Amino acid sequence: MANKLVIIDTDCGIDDAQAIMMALAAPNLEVLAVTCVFGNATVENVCQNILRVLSVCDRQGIPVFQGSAGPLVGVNWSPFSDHFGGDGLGDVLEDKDPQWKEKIQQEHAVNAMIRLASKYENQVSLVALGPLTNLALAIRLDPRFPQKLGELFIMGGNMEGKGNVTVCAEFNFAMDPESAYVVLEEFICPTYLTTWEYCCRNALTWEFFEELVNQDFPAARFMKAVTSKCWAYSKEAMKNKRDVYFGPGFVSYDSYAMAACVDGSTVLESIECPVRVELQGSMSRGMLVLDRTKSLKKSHAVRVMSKCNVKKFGRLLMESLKQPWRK
Ligand SMILES: [Ca+2]
Repeated sequence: MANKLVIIDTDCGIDDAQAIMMALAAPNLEVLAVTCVFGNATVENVCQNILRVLSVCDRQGIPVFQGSAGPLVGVNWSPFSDHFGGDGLGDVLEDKDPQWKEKIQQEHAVNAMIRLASKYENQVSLVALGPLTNLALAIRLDPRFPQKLGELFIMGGNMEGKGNVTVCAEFNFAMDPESAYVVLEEFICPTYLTTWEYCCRNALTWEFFEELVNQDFPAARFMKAVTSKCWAYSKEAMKNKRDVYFGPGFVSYDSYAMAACVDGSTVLESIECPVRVELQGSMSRGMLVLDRTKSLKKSHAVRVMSKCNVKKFGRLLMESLKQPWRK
């Protein structure tokens, strides 16, 4: 199978780690770079988390770039949620690498994205798993950046106005609404959106989760450790949160966007329509709006995923934790 060249832009929390492992396990993907952004943790923590994930999978050769430390606008933003712990990986890992900075590339993440998209014009799939700050900066530095991309997958936003960080907004978009706005107004490349509700409506069972993390591989043991004390992976803690809308289930958010990149057939149905991000509103700032009646008169439409082949998705997840491979 022809190799798909991929750049992963991430705010490496636990589900990013899972999604990245899926990319590393996919035989048809070649990960050119991992670019880091603030979000689930500080960008410094995100860099360290990525190095750790690559090391668990024995894939340290993939270059890691440090990117934006905060959103485009706003000083009073809440730096990160406690969703995946203060360090983004469940606050259970102790042996920090004092030399981590030396393992991060000197080039800024945004410059690296532009350089790679220019070098491999129209061949790169960009998978964005965190706030979209690096992407928004990339188009300001190089207005042709979106044209140079092959395709763009985004985990972020919502399609039913249900929020997970505010009443109406999803975390990645709420962390930097202006960047999400810029990307969805100006990125004219083929764009696929994995919304919060899409993930929640296509949840796997908690039994599946047990089977997933109890596999006898280093990657599975890592995932078991980082989820062990995390409320987002606790059946009990979710009862008053996500379950209120969607019922119980295990949801690995970012993995749905990565699965769509790895194998388009994991997406059974999607809605093709223009979208816009709400920037105002006391409750709706950061909310994604779907314009299904074309009222906004926009020329560019995106694909908003609506139905997942959960069986196929589950198989990709299961395979992704069977790492590293002995060659
Ligand atoms: Ca993420």
